[in-house]
Amino acid sequence: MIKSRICDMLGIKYPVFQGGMAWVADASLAAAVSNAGGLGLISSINAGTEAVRNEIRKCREMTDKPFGVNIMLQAPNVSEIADMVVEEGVRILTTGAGSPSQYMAEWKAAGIIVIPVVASVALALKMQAAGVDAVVAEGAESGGHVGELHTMPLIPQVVDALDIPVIAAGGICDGRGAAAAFMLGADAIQVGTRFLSAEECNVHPDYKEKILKATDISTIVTGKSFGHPVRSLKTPFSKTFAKMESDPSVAQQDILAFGAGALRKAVQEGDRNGSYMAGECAGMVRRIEPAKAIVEDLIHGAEAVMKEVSARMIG
Ligand code: TUI
Repeated sequence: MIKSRICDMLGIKYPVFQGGMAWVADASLAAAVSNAGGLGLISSINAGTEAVRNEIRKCREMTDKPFGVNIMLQAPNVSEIADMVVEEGVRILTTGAGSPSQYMAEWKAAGIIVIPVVASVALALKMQAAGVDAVVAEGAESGGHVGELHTMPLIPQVVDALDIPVIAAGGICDGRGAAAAFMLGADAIQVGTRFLSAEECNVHPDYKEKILKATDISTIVTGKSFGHPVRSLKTPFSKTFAKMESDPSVAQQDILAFGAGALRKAVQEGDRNGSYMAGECAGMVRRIEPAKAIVEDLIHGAEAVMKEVSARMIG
């Protein structure tokens, strides 16, 4: 059975985090993943701070297992969210798209386990010095907001630099990817894209269908020109966005206006003008199934592949 120090730290059965996907990761998905023995996460990007509070309360009704909240640090309501999670007694936080340093004192005083997402060794070291409990090191294979480095070189460099546990994210979709992450020194994995296909995931059916139809070359990164690179499925929307970005006659504010609200539209309405954020492994997602089946496939698949490789390759 696969377990690690992160399981003891968080009180979870399997070292599997569900990505805190904006607009997607609600109480339904988080509770299903936590009930399956992983760590479910609720996204702070929803219809405002009170909507997130409501998801936290719903999740408590749906599971007695540990779950957490992911705080997107570039959101306009981030300081309100930072206080609200303390009020609600949330025990575990992950953060994304920035440095959570300014909230650390408040969260640590409340006894919260804080696990920021980092995309470089420099930020990982800064976070360890600030007293975080672990880091998620996320490679640019991921969906949504991405850094520069990819998972294969990022994870071992972060693992070598830190003493605290490292959770690997970016491009992990099945037991093979999970095993690879453990080989690189990760104590756990975080998976986003694969959970888009979970039965308990409330994205619009067209979003799920687009994920199931994706191939290896179905994603594109846009937004680099103004410092907010985002990976999403290639659609008429993302291709138009990329064209606007590469045309010097188009003003940045027009590009931003074109993109505003596009993720919500995709998630809730399956709108053809939506932004379908997804990682490079979308092409490996084959079916809609319960979150429990996904968690178990990741863990049992990793176990099987580690045994198979050592039997096949170690003399
Ligand atoms: O945060 C994410 N992924 C996200 S957030 C998001 S919300 C959104 N985005 C665009 C439009 C609408 C909604 C979608 N996807 N992942 C965690 C992550 N954090 N990946 C990379 C980073 C990161 C990158 C640079 C963290 C810190 C960093 O540097 C911070 C600094 O200040 O040095």
